[in-house]
Amino acid sequence: MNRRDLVRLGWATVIGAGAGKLRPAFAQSPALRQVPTVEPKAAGRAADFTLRIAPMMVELAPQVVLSTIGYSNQIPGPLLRVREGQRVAVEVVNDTDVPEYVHWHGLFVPSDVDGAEEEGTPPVPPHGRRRYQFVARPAGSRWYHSHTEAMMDLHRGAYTGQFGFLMIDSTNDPGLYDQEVFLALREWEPYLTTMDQDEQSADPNDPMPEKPATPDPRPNGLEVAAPLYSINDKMLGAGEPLRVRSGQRILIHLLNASASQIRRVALSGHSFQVIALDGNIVPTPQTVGFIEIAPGERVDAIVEMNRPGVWILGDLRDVARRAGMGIVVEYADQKQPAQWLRPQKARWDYTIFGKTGPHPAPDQTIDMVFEKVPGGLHGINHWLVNGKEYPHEREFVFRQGGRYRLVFHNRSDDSHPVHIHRHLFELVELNGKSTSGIKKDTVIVPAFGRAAVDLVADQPGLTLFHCHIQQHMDFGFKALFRYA
Ligand SMILES: [Cu+2]
Repeated sequence: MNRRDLVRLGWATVIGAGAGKLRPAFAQSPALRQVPTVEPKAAGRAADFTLRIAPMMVELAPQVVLSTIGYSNQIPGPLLRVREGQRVAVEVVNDTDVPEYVHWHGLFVPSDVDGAEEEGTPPVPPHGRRRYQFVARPAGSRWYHSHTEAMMDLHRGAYTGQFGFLMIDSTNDPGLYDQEVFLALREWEPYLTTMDQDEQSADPNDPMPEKPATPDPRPNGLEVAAPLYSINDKMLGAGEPLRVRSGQRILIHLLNASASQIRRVALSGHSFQVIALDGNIVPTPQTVGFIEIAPGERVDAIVEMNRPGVWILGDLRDVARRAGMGIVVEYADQKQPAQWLRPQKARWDYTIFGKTGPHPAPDQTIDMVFEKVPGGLHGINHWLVNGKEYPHEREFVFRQGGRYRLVFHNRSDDSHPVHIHRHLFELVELNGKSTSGIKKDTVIVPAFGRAAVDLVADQPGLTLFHCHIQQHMDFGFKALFRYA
């Protein structure tokens, strides 16, 4: 399959899906060619980075050009790279008509800097600016993104191009790789449909401890789907290939910057040695044939380049690769068409990266039950945490220094990547399997599944918890933890 075929198939998928709302391709307007520079504020020290939130065009492929909102006219936004412990000042300029929030995902930062309206962070006002200042920690692959509520507006928040990598380098990185690449998975031109998004449905082999005895007879409501996919800003085959040499070790920083979709990706003929989940080194690195990654999650993996050729790194589903979800990996002096090889069937299981070992007894166990209220034919699904849509009334309270076990009961037929702000949690159990040592900020609770995590309450301040699927978060699936 050549580059042109891939692009054409991408279009065929779009037309087949009946989205029919793509804008025609056109030349970049002169205004977009020059990226205006922003001077730091006169008072105080200069900002380390400036991000300008503004409308922009993104060329996913020749003749596939979309308009979106991005950071500094780049998708992903500029790579922000800092040292652990560094004081960082990021000046954010908002050239749009609406308030925005920039969330520093996976960092230990105070509530007023975290970029969440629910925690009381002030917005970046429309046509205004705001400086975010924080100490960069903990080390690892972090990211930043819009945390604005979108509700029914599929051109706001996580549906836009407002996302970027934030790398916090550890002082003791052994650097056992020859090349480092940053790959963000994205979907574009979202629309609403009642068609089930099969990549999120239950694996029939899962134990499903939370499955009710009788299925919910109510018809499902609208969910967000999308006809176009990309890695960074390019559909499969449209951008420059990832160029490698035989014998190299490539460190891949994978980020799922999607607003809605869990993905499974593989690199044809190669395997991934997973070394970190959500930027945190795992106790037991393991070699796997594919990576499952949910919105909000990051996976760091090393690939040994030991099979010369031209290969596709892409989604396991043919339909997703045809719609753009992939990138060509090209060895030096290899020019043949890119090949796709499906990895051997296996399951993604966080617990293989953990270790065995006891956990200190928690001071308190907090059960959180997630349920769907199906919206029916023309409605949006709503989401309940312990029987209520957000907001709750002081139901979730931490005492500073306390050790908590959060037990997530997913009584819905979707998998949910649940995220906690400003803290990390340690996975202790997934569908009855125990594990230890896996530190995450986002964890997929499988459909009808159960997960338990431990957390030490050592970051005083309001703390937002939510499903990282934008529509679920906007329609009830969030909760606020307060410190007593
Ligand atoms: Cu969800």
